Amino acid sequence: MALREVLQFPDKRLRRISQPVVEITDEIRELAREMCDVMYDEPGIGLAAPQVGEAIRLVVVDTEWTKEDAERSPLVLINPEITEPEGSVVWTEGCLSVPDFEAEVERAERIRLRALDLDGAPVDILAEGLQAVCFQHEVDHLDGILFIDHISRLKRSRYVHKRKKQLQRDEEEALV
Ligand code: K1U
Ligand code: ZN
Repeated sequence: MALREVLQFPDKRLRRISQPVVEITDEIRELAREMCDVMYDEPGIGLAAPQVGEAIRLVVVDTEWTKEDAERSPLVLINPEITEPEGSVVWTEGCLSVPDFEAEVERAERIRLRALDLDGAPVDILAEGLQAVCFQHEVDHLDGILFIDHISRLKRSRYVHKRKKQLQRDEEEALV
């Protein structure tokens, strides 16, 4: 089956507040599978359901798989919640929905993430480093927040300008 498309900035669907998952159905399990396929194909280390057009509180994360000899071992996190933020760290982030851009973002260095897995069992992770950063980035997506919302207004407006020009060029080329 064809892979789901990742929505790209400035698609308005990336700005919706996602709804909690009320029941873990086969449809949710299938969506999680498809999101993992997209994450590994892009490639990425995380993906949130709104990035594939589904406004529900579901994310997948695998921050280890790109390391040498690492196995694929995705975390599927339903209704994730972040608490107990501690410290701060500056990380250079990218986003599969924000093409051709990376920027430094300040995040909590350590967090606690609680969620449900696909069997409905509680997940409770004390995260730090890249995993903590990635959890914060993905949970932001569920609230319609993109990493560019965390950078300076100047850097963001430069990116928005560049992106708009690129989209205009793409449109013009499509007409030729
Ligand atoms: O949510 C997303 O758009 C996925 C995003 C997650 C993320 C990256 C960096 C910091 C925080 C969160 C990505 O995966 S961007 C691609 C990426 O980081 C990567 C891709 C291949 C190898 C290693 C990293
Ligand atoms: Zn992202």
